[in-house]
Amino acid sequence: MPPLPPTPLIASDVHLGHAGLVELLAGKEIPCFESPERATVIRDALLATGDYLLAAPEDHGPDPVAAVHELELIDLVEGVWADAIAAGHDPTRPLLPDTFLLREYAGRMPLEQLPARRHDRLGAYCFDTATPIVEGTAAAARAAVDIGLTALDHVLEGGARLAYGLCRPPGHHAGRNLIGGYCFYNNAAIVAESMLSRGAERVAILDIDFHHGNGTQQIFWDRGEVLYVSLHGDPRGIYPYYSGYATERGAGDGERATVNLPLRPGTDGDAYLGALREGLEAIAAFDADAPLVVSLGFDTYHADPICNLALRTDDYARIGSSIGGLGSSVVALQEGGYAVEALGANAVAFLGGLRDGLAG
Ligand code: Q9C
Ligand code: ZN
Repeated sequence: MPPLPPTPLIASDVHLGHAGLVELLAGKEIPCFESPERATVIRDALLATGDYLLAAPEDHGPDPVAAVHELELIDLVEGVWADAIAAGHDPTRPLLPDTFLLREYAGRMPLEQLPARRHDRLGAYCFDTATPIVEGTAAAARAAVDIGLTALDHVLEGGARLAYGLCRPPGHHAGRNLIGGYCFYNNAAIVAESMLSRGAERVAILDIDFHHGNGTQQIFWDRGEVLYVSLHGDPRGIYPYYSGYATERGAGDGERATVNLPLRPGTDGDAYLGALREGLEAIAAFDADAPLVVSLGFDTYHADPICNLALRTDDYARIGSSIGGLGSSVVALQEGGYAVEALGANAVAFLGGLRDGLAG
């Protein structure tokens, strides 16, 4: 087979406005792992290979976001910063929720009202303290969605077998009505839903970020037309803690369309590839009629600051090449990965392996 033509790399600088943040980790304010440099180093490393063609995202409007997220959540993301500033919030400080609306808060009481000012109800739509909001957050989140949808266009209409969307902020922790885990809009879910609206009947999402994609799982939990397969750190000790167990398999029409493959601490490349094979078998059996969506995280890397697995840069080439071996075209969307010094090499290895797998 001839070598693949350059792979579209969809990126934008709008994400740079989503920065200057702190997150709360176990009661301590720490600089955000999820930094703008992450995207910059990945972009520069990919472009330096000569195998990628940089393209800007196109505006796909609000409808694809509204097909996945509830309007109140979109309204919150879009307007919470302005409400907070109008109420006197210090514009140099990020917004974090302080009062979470948990199921047990209500008990058997009806909760009929939410406060009018969006920052006062932020805790009704956010599940953690790791997801600070600043002035540029909403624009960055929308740009990340457009990056994903433009990557999809390159595959569906541009004839590419692989397109890579350098999404930032990431998306897979965002649920229908919930932000969290550095995520606001669920880029991968929006791309999958867009495939369905464009005529696909079965779409598969493979999530290889280190964390369980609770948001993606929640969105498609009872829907049989989207298969969600995730490899991730064992939730018994790893964020997001409350989901990602192998016993979670979907419900109703979506029964067996969720496949969770938790990994033990210290999992190395060989063991990872074994679990991946299981995930790829489920994807092959599902027989999607649309490109495979890959939620791509490099936080499985041995030196990642929030990871307990043991993957090396070479392993990403093997992982990419196994995924390419499926024979499906791929829309790969960036999720996590926080070992900034290794992100470029890991992205080059993974996407290079994927290109080889698709070509061979
Ligand atoms: N002790 C993504 O990778 N905090 N999100 C973890 C670890 C939040 C990860 C705390 C991690 C969110 C897209
Ligand atoms: Zn992650």
